Amino acid sequence: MKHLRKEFYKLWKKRTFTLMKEPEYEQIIIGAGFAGICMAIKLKQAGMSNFIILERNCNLGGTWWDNAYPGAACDVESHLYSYSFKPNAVWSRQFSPQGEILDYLERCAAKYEVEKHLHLNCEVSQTIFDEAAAVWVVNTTTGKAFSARMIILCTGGLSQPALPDIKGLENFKGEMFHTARWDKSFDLAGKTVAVIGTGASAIQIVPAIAPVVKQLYLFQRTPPWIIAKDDKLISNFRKTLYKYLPFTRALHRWRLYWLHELMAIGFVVNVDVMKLFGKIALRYLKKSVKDETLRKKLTPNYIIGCKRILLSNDYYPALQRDNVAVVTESIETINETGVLTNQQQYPVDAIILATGFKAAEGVIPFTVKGKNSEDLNEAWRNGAEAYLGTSVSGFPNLFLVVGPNTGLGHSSMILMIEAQVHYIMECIQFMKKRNIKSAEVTKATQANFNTDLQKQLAKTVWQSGGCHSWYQNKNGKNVTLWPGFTFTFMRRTKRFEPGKYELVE
Ligand code: N01
Repeated sequence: MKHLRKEFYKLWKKRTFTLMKEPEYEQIIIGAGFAGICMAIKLKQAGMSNFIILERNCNLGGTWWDNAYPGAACDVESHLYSYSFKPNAVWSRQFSPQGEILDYLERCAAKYEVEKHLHLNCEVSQTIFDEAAAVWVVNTTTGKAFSARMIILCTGGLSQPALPDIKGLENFKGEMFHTARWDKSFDLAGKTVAVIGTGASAIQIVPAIAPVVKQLYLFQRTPPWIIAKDDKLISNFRKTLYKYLPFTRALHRWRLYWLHELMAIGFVVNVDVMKLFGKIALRYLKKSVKDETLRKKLTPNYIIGCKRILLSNDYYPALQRDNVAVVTESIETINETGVLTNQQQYPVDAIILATGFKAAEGVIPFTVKGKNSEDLNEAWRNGAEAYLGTSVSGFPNLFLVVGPNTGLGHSSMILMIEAQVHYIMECIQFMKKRNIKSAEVTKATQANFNTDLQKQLAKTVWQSGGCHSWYQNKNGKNVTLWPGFTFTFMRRTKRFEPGKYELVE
């Protein structure tokens, strides 16, 4: 008996067991990026404050905290890439840099007093649903455990760095880091550097570091499509106008919104429209790169839009510097001193892995066990699926923001985040009003939704454009993007539909 009491006391101290009937919190939000902070603000605005946010980093910000590499900036205009309910009249540029976006998010969190709900340096290791109690228990690597009626996963689609499947990575004796884990203590000045990858991260980093390094080798496997970026400082006059006559800022946002929505026509309605963008990009390449050999290397052989279209004014000029070389030979291995291709060895002091993120496989970076101990990542082994990217059958009271097929190729993710948060709030309000303990989307609803979704996706440039991208999993299934306009998604997430859920009182 004494022994049992001791064991119980030990467990109680750790609180990793799942016997509790009433949870400590109503909601646990996991992740404090744009999605998590938006969720927290909306809960507070609705007068609900019995929630916490668990964040693995030592600061909020999510992707805008992680991606602090030189040159980091948003590729969607800031007046659209910001919360609709918290406009910022004083964005410095059309496309603001990382620091300014992080600062904006911190100000939003402070304004709505979200910080006091934040548990920083608190990485989730597993979450388990106790079906009898309809409670989620969340364990963390700090040893602390929490419980809540509902968990909301705001862990983001682009939060887990993908290391390249190149042999010998571990043998390199120099400095090596991923773009989302930038080592600020390492001084690149005067060094010979390899950058592997030519996606959205690389095209910002290369122009930023090329002037300081001695030599830069850019290892390109597939050339990206690039269009000039209409980026400029926003004048003080415009900032004043936006501040004192808010409808002018709203009008500007409205204009940006509809310009981006128009682009969706090419991505998801009629792929032929993309030819126009292709012509614009080719003309820009021709104007920017005079050397024919280099131009040939930089010319993509798939339809524009199939991979993310990149915006840059300084990438092509950077590639033409004397100390920059674009290497298209295939990488055989990485060894102690550098990169060995099928043609030669490139000795380097540092290797920057601009190789993207695990966006389509094993997306949730911890164990999630739902009803009957079903594992979420296991359930998603053939491709992640949810209903409206938000609810998953078998996982009651679990919601996702930026879940499967909610990404965009044409506009601001904040629009999708707000729509999903709105939907979750509708559900929470409904459950509260009807005294409902758990809500789980039905299998049939989820299956029908995904059958339709994949039919739509088959018509898009992402599936028919002749490329493989991070939008797809290893089987080529697109599990990341929404194949439509954002207003369609907003319409579908406007009301919680109880008929599509199994509800337990
Ligand atoms: O990653 P990516 P990213 N050997 O996956 C190459 C957002 N974002 O971090 O195309 C050699 O696009 C790979 O080659 P390939 C944005 O949504 C936004 O740049 O597969 N190369 C590719 O070139 C973006 O789309 C912003 O043939 C290898 C590169 O690595 C997303 O994040 C800024 C390789 C990966 O490109 C991801 O962008 C930054 C290998 N073994 C990011 N493995 C802005 O808002 C991979 N590659 C501006």
